[in-house]
Amino acid sequence: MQIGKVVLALWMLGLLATVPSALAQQDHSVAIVAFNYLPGQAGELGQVPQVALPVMMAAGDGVTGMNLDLVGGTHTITSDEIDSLTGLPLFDSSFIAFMQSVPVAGVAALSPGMHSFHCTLHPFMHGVLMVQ
Ligand SMILES: [Cu+2]
Repeated sequence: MQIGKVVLALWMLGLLATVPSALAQQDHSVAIVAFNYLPGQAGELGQVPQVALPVMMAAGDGVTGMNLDLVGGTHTITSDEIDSLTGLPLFDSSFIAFMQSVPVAGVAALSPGMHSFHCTLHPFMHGVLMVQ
């Protein structure tokens, strides 16, 4: 299948995270390693790009945080934006302990655009969800 080959080729180049996906309802993963958020795709542990890139996703997609941080301990994926009605972050993983995978609640409801996030335990940690 031609599209499969193209996707595979992009993946091998480590560029997949920079290409907007045409597929809806995907689950994206964000590995956390050494206080960094590393976007990838679910089931592709160990193949995530080794640079922090925006998580490119479609509206309705999910995000799962995977804590692989032997050094940093527990982390969160927490929206910088606060819901004006609830006073809570737009999305939040809550605590992700070392070697845990946690779906980030609220992500599927995000509107298109850039949505930045941080770790509540380490405010210097930053990442971005780019919703198409
Ligand atoms: Cu953290």
